[in-house]
Amino acid sequence: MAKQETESAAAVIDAVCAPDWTEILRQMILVRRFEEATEREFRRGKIGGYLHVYIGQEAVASGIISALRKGDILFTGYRDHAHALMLGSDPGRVMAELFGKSTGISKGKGGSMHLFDVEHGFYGGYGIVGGHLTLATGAAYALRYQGTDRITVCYFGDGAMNIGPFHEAMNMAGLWGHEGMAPIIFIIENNGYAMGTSVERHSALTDLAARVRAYDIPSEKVDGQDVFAVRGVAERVIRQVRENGTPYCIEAVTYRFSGHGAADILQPYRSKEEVEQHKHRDPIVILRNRLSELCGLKDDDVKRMEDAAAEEVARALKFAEESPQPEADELYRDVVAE
Ligand SMILES: Cc1ncc(C[n+]2csc(CCOP(=O)(O)OP(=O)(O)O)c2C)c(N)n1
Ligand SMILES: [Mg+2]
Repeated sequence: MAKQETESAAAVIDAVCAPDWTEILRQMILVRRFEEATEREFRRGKIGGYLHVYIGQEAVASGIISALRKGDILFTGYRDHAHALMLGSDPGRVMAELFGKSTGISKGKGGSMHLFDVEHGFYGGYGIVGGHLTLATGAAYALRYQGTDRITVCYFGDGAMNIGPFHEAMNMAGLWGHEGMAPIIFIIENNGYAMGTSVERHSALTDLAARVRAYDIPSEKVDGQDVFAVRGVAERVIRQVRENGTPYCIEAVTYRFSGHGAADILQPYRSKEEVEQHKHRDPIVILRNRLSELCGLKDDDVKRMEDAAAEEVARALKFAEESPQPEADELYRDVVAE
């Protein structure tokens, strides 16, 4: 092979291996093991209320979040554990929140759907489907109004696109974008279902990325199982939104491997075969294989990450278990703004 060709192949590999992919893999493994533990703890009665896990969708969070800067802020719905952990929230405090303990990230009063950690740029965690879209759009405006170049990222599901606030938020973001006052990236986590209703049954137009263009917001689709693809789009789009203050929408096509929530046991709306087929495109396996092929990742390296994740989850569980319940008078604190 000509020397030039060898050098350009090496350059491609360097470019592919340049971001800290092992750190991204480590995080994705931690989040997966953390959420598997939460499913077990829910069944043991340790976690009350609702529990929606992100298993299968991890690349959609990590591909974007790993490309953000400190100071950027993020909003999402109730399927929020991965986003909090990847932004840097302490696993022990997140687990304590799910256990309803006073050491929890929302003092044990929010639970799984209402994680909140402003220090790490995490502005929640919302149980009202689509309700946070208007908050995120206003926050993006505020960041520009204050003269910063910080941006907002707003995640939501395919189902959230059928609710009124979605249209209100898109219209305002489109309008404010004309003046460079809407530095926001909307991420549609299109996992194919809103609870038990498939996209084909809930959306008149199934090309979800196309819908936002009606509000003058440019958009594109990405393979949400491939963190390389998500990260690639993220880097370009983040740069553009930060620079211009204009909104952008990314539809990440993904799939949830677990039920809608912990109570969705029978899943009559989809077949076991369909789920098994999608598991062949596990985002963690895709990333691991790519790193072994191109960047020299060894089985031993993965084993070390798995062991470290198991230890971290065990520590988080112990912390949650041993933490105290909130005091009774906490019931009325942080409820109404003073
Ligand atoms: C305003 C409102 N309506 C209905 C619900 C009940 N609900 C909870 S989750 C959900 C489906 C949302 O699906 P999607 O946006 O695709 O998110 P996913 O669960 O797939 O991540 C619905 C209808 C709710 N929480 N809020
Ligand atoms: Mg969905």
